[in-house]
Amino acid sequence: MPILIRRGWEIPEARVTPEHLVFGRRKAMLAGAGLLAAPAMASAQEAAPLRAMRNTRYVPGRDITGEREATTFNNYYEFGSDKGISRPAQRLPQRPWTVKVEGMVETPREFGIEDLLRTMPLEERVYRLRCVEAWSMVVPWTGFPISALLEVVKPLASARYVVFETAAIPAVMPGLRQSWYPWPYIEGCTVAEAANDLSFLVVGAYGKLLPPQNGGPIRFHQPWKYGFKAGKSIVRITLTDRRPVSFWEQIQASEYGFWANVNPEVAHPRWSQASERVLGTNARIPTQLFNGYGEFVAGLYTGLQNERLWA
Ligand SMILES: Nc1nc2c(c(=O)[nH]1)N[C@H]1C(S)=C(S)[C@@H](COP(=O)(O)O)O[C@H]1N2
Ligand SMILES: [Mo]
Repeated sequence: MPILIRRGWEIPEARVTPEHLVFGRRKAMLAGAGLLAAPAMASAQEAAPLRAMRNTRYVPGRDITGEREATTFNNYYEFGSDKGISRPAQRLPQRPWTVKVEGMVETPREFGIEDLLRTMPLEERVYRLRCVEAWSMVVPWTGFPISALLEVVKPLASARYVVFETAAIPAVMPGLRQSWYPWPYIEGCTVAEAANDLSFLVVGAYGKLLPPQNGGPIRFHQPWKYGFKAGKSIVRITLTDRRPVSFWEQIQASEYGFWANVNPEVAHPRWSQASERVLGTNARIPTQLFNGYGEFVAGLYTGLQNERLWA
């Protein structure tokens, strides 16, 4: 997202792993995890298959974005502040990977990613994603509602917020050297928002394991909110009674708030949110209130008129 900050990171040549090693390592990792399909992978972009039944309740109403566009045009500031981070992001180790779920819960637990893949009710959902920068895409994600995970750990009645902490691994993330950013990337929502069926923990895309540049092995997505709410590569989920101050909110609270629900009528301080550019096309289309998911989520916000609900 274009904010005040100059770019200026560059991976020193010596730290870039030669391509064939990256590919080899990734293949070995997946094979070790028992997830590699029989044919050898042609490139790091080709992750192992992960199939699940499509949930037909949520229809995107638009064409699915090409896999190539969705997996090579990314916001992932830990790897750099431009969109072309898909290659360096292949260095993010995907196994072993654990997600701690803790704080105000009856049974805090650490989940291995394989456990989640095996035990959670995986399904495919084709969701729209609207970035606050006014571009959008439509992606077939594979994942499970976060409510299924919360059922296992049982939030206490006193818990009001869910906080997502994402990976911060200096050895592979050159963006972390931009020390003026408040790493790690934190995001959050209310327990009521998390309980909504749309709130989805994503472990795959396009019928394959989620690639690291899109937040593999596990990221969040609430499709009625701006994309920056969707923390990538999650390592910790904390239930708390304190509203978190998210990464972007710490940087520029006037532009990136806690709620960040999509609303075409509320402009970003520096640009209009009335329309969006459809990734992979030249089309510009009108943006919809709650990104078109109002029928499922508008009820969450009755009685909250005093909150800054939009970006
Ligand atoms: N950890 C982390 N998560 C992140 C970001 C980031 O920079 N770091 N960018 C966010 C933004 S601004 C958007 S629009 C989406 C982009 O997801 P995509 O690359 O899969 O399209 O990821 C979000 N999650
Ligand atoms: Mo974004």
